[in-house]
Amino acid sequence: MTMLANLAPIPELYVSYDSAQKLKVEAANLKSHDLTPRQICDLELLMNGGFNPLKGFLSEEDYDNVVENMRLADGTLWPIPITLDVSEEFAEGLEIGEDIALRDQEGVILATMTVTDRWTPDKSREAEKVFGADDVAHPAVNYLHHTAGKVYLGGPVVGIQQPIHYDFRARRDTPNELRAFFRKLGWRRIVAFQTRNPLHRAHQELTFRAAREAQANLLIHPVVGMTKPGDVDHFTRVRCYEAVLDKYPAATTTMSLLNLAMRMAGPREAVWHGIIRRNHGCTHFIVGRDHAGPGKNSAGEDFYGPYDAQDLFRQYQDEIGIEMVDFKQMVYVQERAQYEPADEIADRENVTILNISGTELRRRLREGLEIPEWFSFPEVVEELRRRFPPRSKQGFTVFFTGFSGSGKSTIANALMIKLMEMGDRPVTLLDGDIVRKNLSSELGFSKEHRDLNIRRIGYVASEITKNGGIAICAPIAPYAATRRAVREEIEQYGAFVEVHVATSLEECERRDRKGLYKLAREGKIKEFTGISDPYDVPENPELRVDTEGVDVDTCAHQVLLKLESMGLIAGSR
Ligand code: PPS
Repeated sequence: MTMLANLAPIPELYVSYDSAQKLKVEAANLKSHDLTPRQICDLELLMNGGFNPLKGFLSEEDYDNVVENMRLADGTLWPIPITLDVSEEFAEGLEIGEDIALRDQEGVILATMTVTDRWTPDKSREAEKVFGADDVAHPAVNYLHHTAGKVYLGGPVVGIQQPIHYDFRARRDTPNELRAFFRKLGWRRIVAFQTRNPLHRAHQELTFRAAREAQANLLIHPVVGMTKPGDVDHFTRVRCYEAVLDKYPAATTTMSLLNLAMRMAGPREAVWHGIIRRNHGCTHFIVGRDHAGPGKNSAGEDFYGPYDAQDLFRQYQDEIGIEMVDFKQMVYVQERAQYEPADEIADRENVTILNISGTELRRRLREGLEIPEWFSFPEVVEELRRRFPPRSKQGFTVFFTGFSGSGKSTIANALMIKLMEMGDRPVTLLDGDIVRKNLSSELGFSKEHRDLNIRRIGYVASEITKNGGIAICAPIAPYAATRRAVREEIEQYGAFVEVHVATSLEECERRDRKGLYKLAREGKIKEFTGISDPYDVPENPELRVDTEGVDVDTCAHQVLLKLESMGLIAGSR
C-alpha cells in the first residue's frame, strides 16, 4: 500500500547528529545573534518542517511578495512574514554571505544561517498589508513597532538542535512525529483544532461535530508558544486540556502541543494555521468564528469581520492542501440542554440561548462567582480557579504618591498594621526612605535616577503581587509616565491601587517635618520636588486622600474601605 501523501515524512532543516556536533564547534567562532522568544518559536517550526516549504528566514524578495501578495517570490502561497529582526548595530557589522550562529537565551547554538539579505523594512506597510491596519492596538503591530529590531536578515538555516523545552515534553510533537503517529494508528483523515484558550463545553461540541462531519480523527492542537497578551498562560491551559482529555474517546482523539508564536492576524493567520496543520499531517482544519482575532482596534471596532478568516481560507483551501471545516459560533440552547451552531437554530424566537463571553468568565473568576456546568467542566473550572483566585485571595499593590512630608509613610505604616491585624496575606512596606537605604542607595534625585528608583520598587512590588502578597509602596513618584509603567507591570498579576496623598505643598512646607523644605528654599538641596523639581498630580488615582485636618487613622481607614469596595479584602472588621 502506498503511503498517503499527508503522512509521508516531510523535509526538516536539521543536519545529522554527527554533522551537528561538528557544526556546533565551528559555529562557536561565528558572530551570533541571541534569538528572542518569538524567533525561537519561528526557528523551531522552520527547522522541524512546520513551516515547510520555507528553508530559512525570508529573503527581501520573498518578504516583499508575502507582504503584498501572500506569496513567496516563486509564487507559493505563504501569508505571514517569517523574518529575523535584529538591531542596526548587529546588522551593520555583517557581510552578505556571512554565516551567523543563532543562539537561544542561554547561549545554546540552535542553528546557523547564511545571511543572503539585509534590509530595513517599511514596518507601516507591513502592518497595513499583513494585519490590515497600522494600529498598535493590534498586538502584532505593537510588537512590530516596539519590540522587533529595525533591520531584517534573511537566509537559509541549517538546524543543529531543537529548542529545549522542560515542560510537557511528552505532549510536544514535530510534524514528522505526528505523521508517524498517525501512520502507526492507521489514521487517514485527521481534523485539527487550533486553540489558545481552555476547552469548555462549546469547544468540545464543536470538535465532536467537526470530526463527525469530516469523518475524521481529531487532533487537539493547542498553541503553547506565544498567544495574545493577556491570555491564560499555557501551563494552566495544558493542565485544563489534560483534565478534559478523557471526555474524548481515546481511540479517535489525540492532543499535541504546538510551539507556534501566533500573530493574531485573523484571515491571513487562518491560512497560515492551515498550512502548518497540513505540514503536521492533517487533512482537515477547523475554522470558527473570529479565528485568531486580535480584539478591538484603537477606535473600539473589530479589526476583522467575524467570518473573514473563513472566507479567505475557502478561497485558498485547494492551494493550502487541507480542507476547512467551518463553524458558526456555538451557543447553548437551554430548553434542549445542548450546544448548537447559532445559525442552525430555526426556532430561536422560542428558545433561551445562553452564552458566557471571555470577559464575563474572567469577571466571574475574579469575583469568585458561579460558573455553570452547562458552560464548562468542573475540572477545568477548578484549574482556572486555582490559577485565578478571587481578588480577595490575590496579591495586590497599594501605591502611595505625594510630596515629601505629605504623610505617605505614616498612612502606609498604619495601613500595614491594619492589614497585618487581618493576617490573611503577607504584607511588605516599600517606603521611600527604606527603599533608598536598601535598594537604591547609589541613586540621587535626577529624573533618570527617580525613574530607576520607582521601577525598582515596581519590580519588587510586582513580584510580591505575583506571589500573593500585599505590597505597600510610598515613594514620591513624581512622574505620571513612570507610575503608569509600574501600574502596567503590576496589573499583570493583581490589582494596583494608586493613592494620591493630596496634602498641598504649602501644608507640607509648613509642617517641614525633616527640615528639608527650608534647605530646599535656601538652595542647599537641589531638585527638590515641589520647590525646584516637578510633580505630576495623578489624574485618576483609585483614591485621593486629604490629610489636612484628618487624622492618620481615618486616612488609613479610607484606604481599607477602598480595598474592600474593590473586592481585595473580604468582609470588614
Ligand atoms: S522619588 O522621587 O520617588 O524617587 O523619591 P523617594 O525615593 O520617595 O525619596 C523621597 C525622600 O527623599 C528625601 N529627599 C528628597 N525628596 C525629594 N526631592 C529631593 N531632591 C530630595 N532629597 C532628599 C525626602 O525626605 C523624601 O522623603 P519622604 O518620605 O517623601 O518625605
